[in-house]
Amino acid sequence: MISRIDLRGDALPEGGALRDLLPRADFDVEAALEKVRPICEDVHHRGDAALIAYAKRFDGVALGRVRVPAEALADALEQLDPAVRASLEESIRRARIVHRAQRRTSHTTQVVPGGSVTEKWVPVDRVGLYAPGGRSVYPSSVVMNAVPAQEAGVASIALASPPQKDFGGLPHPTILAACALLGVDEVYAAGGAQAVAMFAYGTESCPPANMVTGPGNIWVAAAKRYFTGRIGIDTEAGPTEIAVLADDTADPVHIAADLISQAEHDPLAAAVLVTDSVALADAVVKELEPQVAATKHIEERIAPALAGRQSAVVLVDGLEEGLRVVDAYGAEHLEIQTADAAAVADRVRNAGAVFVGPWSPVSLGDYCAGSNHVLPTGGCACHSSGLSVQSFLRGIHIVDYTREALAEVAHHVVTLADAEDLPAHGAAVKARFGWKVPQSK
Ligand code: HSO
Ligand code: ZN
Repeated sequence: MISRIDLRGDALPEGGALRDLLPRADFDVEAALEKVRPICEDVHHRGDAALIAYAKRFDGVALGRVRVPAEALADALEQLDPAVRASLEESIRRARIVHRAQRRTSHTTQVVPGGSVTEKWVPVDRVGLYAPGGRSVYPSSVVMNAVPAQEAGVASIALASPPQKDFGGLPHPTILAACALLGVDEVYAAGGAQAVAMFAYGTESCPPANMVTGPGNIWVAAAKRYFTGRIGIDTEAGPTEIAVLADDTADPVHIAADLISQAEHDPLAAAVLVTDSVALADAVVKELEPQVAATKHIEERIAPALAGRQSAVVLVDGLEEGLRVVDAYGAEHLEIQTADAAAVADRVRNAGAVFVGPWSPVSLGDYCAGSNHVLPTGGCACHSSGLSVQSFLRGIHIVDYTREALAEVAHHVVTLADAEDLPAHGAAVKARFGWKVPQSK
């Protein structure tokens, strides 16, 4: 069911060629962009009326108003299963511990006597969070988006989630309850690209936001791409992926369970095992069968995800090669299931998050490790990080020089300005010293 890629024997190809041996599923955001553009522009021009029309067309809901009333949030929290509430509270508590520790303090560097640069960290003013509906109703993702924004000090946080036919046109009650637990009280019943456009442009009922974050389907990813450069976004979320680097000390039962756990998200999800042990590879493949058969979302997600070209068992000559393979792949989630796992994990350069040893499964990180589960997919871990407090902050440089400190460096500014054929740049300095370049000491 899962394909096997044998990289033993020959030397591994370098970088890009190595990555090409482990293809991702087809997730054509560019094609989706064509469909998304008119939707976004419609929201721009018609505002709430467009959102109401799309709720009818895409969600089958006759929406009275887009903003979710406060009572609906309170009701959802009241009706939330107490066990789910306790688990969400623990998830929030742990996420807060980790994200609070990510807060940045402003810092002044004295470059020269009389000349300083302060880096001042300022939160984004207003953020729109997106929580998917439909197949993926993930209150945990509300936690993972809201907590870093809150800990960063974002003053205005709103959330959008698709209206649900089965719940009177409101977003899913568990999403609403999670919002209530987190103190996010500005919630909109809007989904897909139109929700991103609502935040980007603003409508009658929703003021525009500076930034939109949160997972979503291909339409949400395409809308984020459409607005890139105009508002801030987190990375475009593609299908979930797990890679496991394992040796013969690993437990095949755990590895099979972990591969299946992420295959459960999406038929396009990727599950990749990289190992130098043929015995382990065989044992994992054997173990997958009964475990898949025993789980819930077999036909629609797990079986196609494991059978897809994006999933594989990859055989390598040793852990050194294994590390090269997982680094080239740049997985969203990477488990290290080897002897001395911490030392191996320490050598990983490209991964959204790394899970060390037998007691740190990805699903722990999905819910209750304290780490964030909004992570770069599709190889973006090679250049980007997951969502964090930093994602919601801007570091503003504040430059403060005295006359003497400027005089001391003025001739360098003038020389560089002349070298770039920008004499007016130099003149802006000379103007302060009687149009002359001050003599440096
Ligand atoms: N593994 C997903 C997040 C998630 N898992 C939500 C369960 N619920 C992407 O990191
Ligand atoms: Zn997950």
